[in-house]
Amino acid sequence: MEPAALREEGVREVEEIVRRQDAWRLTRTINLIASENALSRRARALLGSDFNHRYAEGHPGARYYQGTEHIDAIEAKCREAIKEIFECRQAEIRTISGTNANDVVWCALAGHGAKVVANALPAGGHISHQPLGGLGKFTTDILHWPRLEDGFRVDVAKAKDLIVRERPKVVLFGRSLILFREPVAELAPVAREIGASVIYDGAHVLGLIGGKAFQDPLAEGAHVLMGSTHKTFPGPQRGVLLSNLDDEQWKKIDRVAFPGSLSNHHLMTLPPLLVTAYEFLAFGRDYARQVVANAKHLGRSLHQAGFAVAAADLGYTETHQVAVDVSAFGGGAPSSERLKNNDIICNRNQLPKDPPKKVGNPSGLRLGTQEMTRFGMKERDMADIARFVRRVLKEAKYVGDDVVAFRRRYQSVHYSFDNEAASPDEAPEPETE
Ligand code: DSN
Repeated sequence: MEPAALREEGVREVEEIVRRQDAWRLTRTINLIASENALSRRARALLGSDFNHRYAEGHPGARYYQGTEHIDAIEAKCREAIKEIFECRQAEIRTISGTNANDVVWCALAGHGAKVVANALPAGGHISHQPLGGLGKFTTDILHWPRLEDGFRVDVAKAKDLIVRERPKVVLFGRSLILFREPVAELAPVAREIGASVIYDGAHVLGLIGGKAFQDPLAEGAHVLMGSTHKTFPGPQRGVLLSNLDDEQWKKIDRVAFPGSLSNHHLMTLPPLLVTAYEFLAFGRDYARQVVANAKHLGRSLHQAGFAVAAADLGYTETHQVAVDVSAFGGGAPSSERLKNNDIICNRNQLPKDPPKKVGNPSGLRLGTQEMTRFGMKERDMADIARFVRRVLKEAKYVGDDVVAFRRRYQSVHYSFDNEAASPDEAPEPETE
């Protein structure tokens, strides 16, 4: 075979792998990974646009390149739509991921050697809040919030003492395993009193915050709320920073974002973000309410099926997540693998009782309901999912075919305008300019 033909075969292989991924993860699986979601068809259709090829550094109307008129229009509208959803004064929408947004905050508001209070890994803290993650590039002086006995919630009385005693520069809320609200309203006044910045990493719960189904960190006293746009907020993979700081105070964040941390900002994902923001303005509250209702029902159904669901005495969850202790089934690693072999996708996760270094095979599974909610599932479907999990983990049955048949009923993205337009195959010829 000629070398060029060999390479073309490689291209066909790439296309086939992507086709298999779409067919499997998008249409056949029960996806319970708590940090993922699915774009609507209309948002996804815009991902392959010419914006993928272009640069647009700076702000709309103040770029360093010519030819940016169309992205300027999209970016300006997107910023306004995001501000409308979160009812805030400032929005930095150029960051390309949640961790990128976090880095901007570490640099702008913490700085080198700052003392920070954050959540520990076994309490659900994100890797970027740890000495070995992004924050560790700036400081290793990271204290952990004291916890209540359940391990998931901050002990407010002890936390107040900690802030007064240690006088941190930054207090940081938010986690990757987040079942309950963070005590922002209780602790922000204490932190502000000593001049600390109050930061909330809402990567996971951004869609619940925007949908008014969870706490509102900015209204409760946080200076900055960061988030990923692709977890409970069901958009493309990007990051945002939101705030009510005045324009003068916000300048620091703006300058660290660009040129401090970004050059271009992956323009092809902005039109899908704007479409998702419009979907969210229309349907976000119903969606967020259903996500939380589904998570509570999934927790209850798993508990009734005999699983050691975390925080059962606290109502399991106030978010999209449910945590299950699967030590009895060999731990999180083999349990998540067995579920995956049955087309139920989730991830292993540390639980508060785990030692910090137990990451390979921690005790828990973390399950999220946001993506399946977006595909139209309701409480009764959560009971079916709990039954599938029981048959796999407790009865060692193969249920993959049943899972695929079940999932076949949920193929379109709800809480979107997908039904309002022709499918791409039927779309009219593009207009010429
Ligand atoms: N690692 C992601 C999560 O699953 O929580 C967040 O970055």
